[in-house]
Amino acid sequence: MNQTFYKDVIEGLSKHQKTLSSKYFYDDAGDKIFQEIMQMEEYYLPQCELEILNNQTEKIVNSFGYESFDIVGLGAGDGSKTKHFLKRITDLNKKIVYYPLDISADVLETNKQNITAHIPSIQVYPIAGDYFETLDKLIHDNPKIILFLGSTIGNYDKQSAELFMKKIYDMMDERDILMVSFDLKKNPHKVLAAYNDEKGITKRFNLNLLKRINRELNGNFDIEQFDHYPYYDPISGTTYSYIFSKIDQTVTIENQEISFKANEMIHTEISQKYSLNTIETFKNNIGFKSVEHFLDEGKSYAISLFKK
Ligand code: AVI
Repeated sequence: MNQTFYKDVIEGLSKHQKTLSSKYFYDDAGDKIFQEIMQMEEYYLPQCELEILNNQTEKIVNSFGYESFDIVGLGAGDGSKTKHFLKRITDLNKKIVYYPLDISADVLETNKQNITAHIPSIQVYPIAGDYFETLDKLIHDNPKIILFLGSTIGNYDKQSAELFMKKIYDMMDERDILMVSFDLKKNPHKVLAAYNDEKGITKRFNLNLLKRINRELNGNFDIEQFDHYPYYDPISGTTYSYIFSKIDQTVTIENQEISFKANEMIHTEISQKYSLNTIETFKNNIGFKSVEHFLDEGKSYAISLFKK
């Protein structure tokens, strides 16, 4: 049994406000459901990101200002989201070496195959492990472009997002550039729909967390007795996802009993939406020299380049 997962689950469910970390969404089943989310009509985020990367590659690369550079992909996954961008960069005759970083060595193997099938001439050096330990070990002659895409920063609260970026800042030399994607504040109905789709795919994604506890931690959650509840606060720009218990019930996880009252909430995830102003505040607080934003046509999403 994964003891860290067990400890986190028991601790989280023993709090006054019950909580489970969204980092545990992504087991094999969760990864598959997330792929379905990425294809959903309501989930606009991947299309916006792709639109910017595809239509503005030249502008972005000109802003880098280098002929030859290394691209470091944090949480690179299977590479399907970055391969077109990398191809366009090589088509502009830039010399790049790609370092995909991810926790999972398996996914990095797929990443390398995906990228080299698409761009045979590229050098790819996957590195599995913790981002910061890996970033610290990378010694470069070339400037680094550090990518943190997929709006993953949105799953941190604002304070943790700034701390995360500050840690990266501390590891950058003055030639390096940090490139982060942020989902922007927009029509609140549109945001909420992205996390509350008609077909219930996001509900399945959220409830998979309980199924995972059943599978891996010997739990006995009756999934039918729980439901998914997201809500969006357009003032703070935060989407909150919850699971709630439909009835009074007691669940056993390994040897621990956890009781739920009817309608008791378990907080599972935040997905933060940003204003350009807040992104500028990050730049100032952290100490970056400049930030430049690349937006989609609908001004729904930003890819921001931070220079030291
Ligand atoms: C991975 N992350 C950016 C997604 C998001 O939009 O917060 C995860 C997700 N949760 C529900 N739908 C998608």
